[in-house]
Amino acid sequence: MRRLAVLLMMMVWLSVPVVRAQSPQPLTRKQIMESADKNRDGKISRVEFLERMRDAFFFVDGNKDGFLSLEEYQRLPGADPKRFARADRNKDGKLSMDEFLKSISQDFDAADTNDDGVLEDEEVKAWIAH
Ligand SMILES: [Ca+2]
Ligand SMILES: [Ca+2]
Ligand SMILES: [Ca+2]
Repeated sequence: MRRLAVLLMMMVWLSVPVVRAQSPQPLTRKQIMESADKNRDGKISRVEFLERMRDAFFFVDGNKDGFLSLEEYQRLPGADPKRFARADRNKDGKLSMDEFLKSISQDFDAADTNDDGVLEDEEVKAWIAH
């Protein structure tokens, strides 16, 4: 249940250059919301979420071949080899953008408990609390 919190930390990590240089700090819910919520409506939409994750993909794809190797994947804070294996659907040992975003999308769905396609403050809070 901590998976989404890790993903949200990842989003903040990518959006705040200062944080990238330091060891990861515990983030407040407010910081997470402010980082991901680009249009400032107080919610994180699926589009905002996946756009952030697409940035993350390009950022860690060091050799720019359009795939994440396990080594590249592990540059993401909180990356878990088991997660990588689950996301790698065709078992070729690397993640395509499609595999990556599908896996991320499932996390979004799990966090969106009222199924309205956006993460509200309360839903983010519930996930981080786990
Ligand atoms: Ca790569
Ligand atoms: Ca694959
Ligand atoms: Ca929701």
